[in-house]
Amino acid sequence: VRAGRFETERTYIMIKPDGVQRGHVGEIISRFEKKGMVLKALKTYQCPKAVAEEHYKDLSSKPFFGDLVNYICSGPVVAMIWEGPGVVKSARLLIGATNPLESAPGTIRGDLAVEVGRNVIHGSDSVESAEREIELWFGDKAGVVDWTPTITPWV
Ligand code: RTP
Repeated sequence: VRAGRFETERTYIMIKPDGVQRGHVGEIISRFEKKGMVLKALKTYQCPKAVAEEHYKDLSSKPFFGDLVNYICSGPVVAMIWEGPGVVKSARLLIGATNPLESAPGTIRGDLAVEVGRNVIHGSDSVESAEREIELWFGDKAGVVDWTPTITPWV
């Protein structure tokens, strides 16, 4: 059922420091645009340790937690909010499995990564996680624009 154009939701997407430094920002954004998702916010950001620890707090008991936090803080990330129908699940499908050796070719991780500890991109795993992460990374609302594309619906 379409509400206006369609039912919509938001997700938090982050290009991790390896994705930024390897020059994949443009390609990754392009894949989300081509799919039909709408960009609602974007910033480069040098993540403080406390934000990375809060973002990954569910993994705090894992042996790789310290390395993960250091990795996320090792250089700038590109933080984004994308909106669209079913965007949380759809973005996870575009991104591919957590371990790039298991991500299908055609997915971002399947095409661009080989190591689970350097897997290029993050995407929220549920609508609830997305809202929590958007509040964490864009809580000050800086750069967040509520807009609707002025395109004609296809049918
Ligand atoms: P993300 O949150 O980054 O989108 O990743 P995910 O949901 O696909 O995977 P999750 O299990 O939440 O893991 C978060 C991130 O931790 C790193 N990781 N390293 N064995 C390891 O060394 C290991 N396992 C996970 C990855 O960067 C993963 O994306």
